[in-house]
Amino acid sequence: MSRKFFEKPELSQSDRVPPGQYLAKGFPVLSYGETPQVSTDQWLFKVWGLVENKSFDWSDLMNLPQQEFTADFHCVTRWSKLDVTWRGVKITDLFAALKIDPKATHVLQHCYGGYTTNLSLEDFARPENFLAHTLNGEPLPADHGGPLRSVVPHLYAWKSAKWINGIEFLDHDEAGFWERNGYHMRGEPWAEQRYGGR
Ligand SMILES: Nc1nc2c(c(=O)[nH]1)N[C@H]1C(S)=C(S)[C@@H](COP(=O)(O)O)O[C@H]1N2
Ligand SMILES: [Mo]
Repeated sequence: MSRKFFEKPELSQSDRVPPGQYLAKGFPVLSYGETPQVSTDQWLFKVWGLVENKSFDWSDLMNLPQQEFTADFHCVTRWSKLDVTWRGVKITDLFAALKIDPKATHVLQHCYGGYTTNLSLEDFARPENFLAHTLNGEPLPADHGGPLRSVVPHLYAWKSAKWINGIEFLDHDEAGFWERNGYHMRGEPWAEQRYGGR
């Protein structure tokens, strides 16, 4: 990739940039396939599997506690972006509105367009994870995952599902789209868990 899109991290930021990553200028878009166009009034979000099945429409989502988040973003293709500002719902606040079966150990996030990505419940239920509908004070643009995406800052960004429309609760780990295609099952950037392995 061209030099002008990347820069070496400032010293003060370098301890926040995982090994093998460079800071991106701007906020690149990385999507596999077409960008789904979903309006908030058509939008529907479901939970199923080892959970009491439930659907949320946009107003149900807005009725959950809302807050601001600042998070770093690390793509496995080696660009990182620090301090992205979002607004949305904490995963743990969503979970408080669900009845999750204690046998559940993993989730598979599902998206409009068919993308999926898996996580252990432990990785997904961390307090810094959230569902975002707002980026830099504006409605989340479709190419960045609007109307709603997940953000899981401690793992590579392929675990942050754009256009998310469901969470399947499972009693085992099940590979999502990139994981079936050779990406690591967990994807922890500080350990450079890029490809292969769990
Ligand atoms: N539904 C869906 N979510 C996705 C992707 C995708 O192709 N489809 N790409 C992933 C990858 S590899 C990255 S790096 C981030 C990119 O998010 P951005 O386009 O907002 O930068 O979204 C992740 N979530
Ligand atoms: Mo990525």
